[in-house]
Amino acid sequence: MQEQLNQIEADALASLKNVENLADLESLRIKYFGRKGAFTALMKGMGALSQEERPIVGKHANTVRTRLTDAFDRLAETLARQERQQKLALEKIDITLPGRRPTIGKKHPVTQSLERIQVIFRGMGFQVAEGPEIEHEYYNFDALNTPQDHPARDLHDTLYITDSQLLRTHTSPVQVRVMEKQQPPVRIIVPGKAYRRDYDISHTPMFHQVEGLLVDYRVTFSELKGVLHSFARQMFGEGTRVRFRPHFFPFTEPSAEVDISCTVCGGKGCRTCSWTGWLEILGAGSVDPNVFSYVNYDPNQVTGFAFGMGVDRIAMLRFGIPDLRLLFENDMRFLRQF
Ligand code: 2NL
Repeated sequence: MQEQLNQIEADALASLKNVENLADLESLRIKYFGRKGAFTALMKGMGALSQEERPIVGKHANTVRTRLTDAFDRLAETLARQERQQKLALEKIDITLPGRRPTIGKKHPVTQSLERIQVIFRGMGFQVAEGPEIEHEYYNFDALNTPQDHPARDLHDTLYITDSQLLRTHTSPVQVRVMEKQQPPVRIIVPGKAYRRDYDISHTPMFHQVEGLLVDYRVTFSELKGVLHSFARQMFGEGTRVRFRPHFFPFTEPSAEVDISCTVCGGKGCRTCSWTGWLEILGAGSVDPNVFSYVNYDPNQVTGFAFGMGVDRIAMLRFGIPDLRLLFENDMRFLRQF
């Protein structure tokens, strides 16, 4: 039995030399000291020894157990230290590496144009008003003097939600709502989204508009011209020329379409202005007295002017964008350019 003990000790110490990690070491510990281990099995045979032999073998066994346990523990400590160092080496961070630059977002070209337009009109004393995109046909058409049989009311042009509720086709209903609540003077611009059933290179079903309204006692068409002239020069440059062409809108009388000298060729004629030298950017006019009646203003006392412009079109001109639909496809390769 003493020899068997020596053999176990020699085998175990030899095996320890080949252990490379803590998991292997644990397997080895079980091989000798586990419930079915070699050392444990040998100890079970102690009962068969004689009275004289038992203390001697017992003492020897204890010595072997202590020596082996110490050897196991020392190796365990060494392996644990090695494994920790390997882990630290793997997790090492080079804090001298340059950081990753965060990408900075930019405002959408339509937002940039909307903000610029607002700054200009605020500078001329206009206040910004906003209102609902789902409207009653009363505010979108009736109160704006639009006849029952006007083509704009057609299902083919307007997006209806119910018989009488619709997606506003312009931001004018907001101006009607403001006039209902507030007595003159009124001096507002209304930026926002509007909707029409249209889709091609110059029309999208949702588009952005800014409308303006100024109502007071003794306001004339010449003030409209002055305000729009000032706007055009601030928006498109000092040299910009402006011209008014007679037109018709149900809500203004007289009405005009407003052109600016071409921002690309300066008026000589080019592809952008279809060789006319002019670009149409606005509709405008003196508020029709019927509109004042709808909001209980006295048409004999007050006068005013109103105008409307498509912001998406203005953004296209400012940035030289050829197709309106590009503005709403949200292709990052396109948007990053502005
Ligand atoms: C255009 C034309 C226009 C108006 C909008 C308006 C509003 C009220 C009363 C009278 Cl409450 N008029 N708005 C007037 C003339 C033209 O817009 O071409 N927009 C893109």
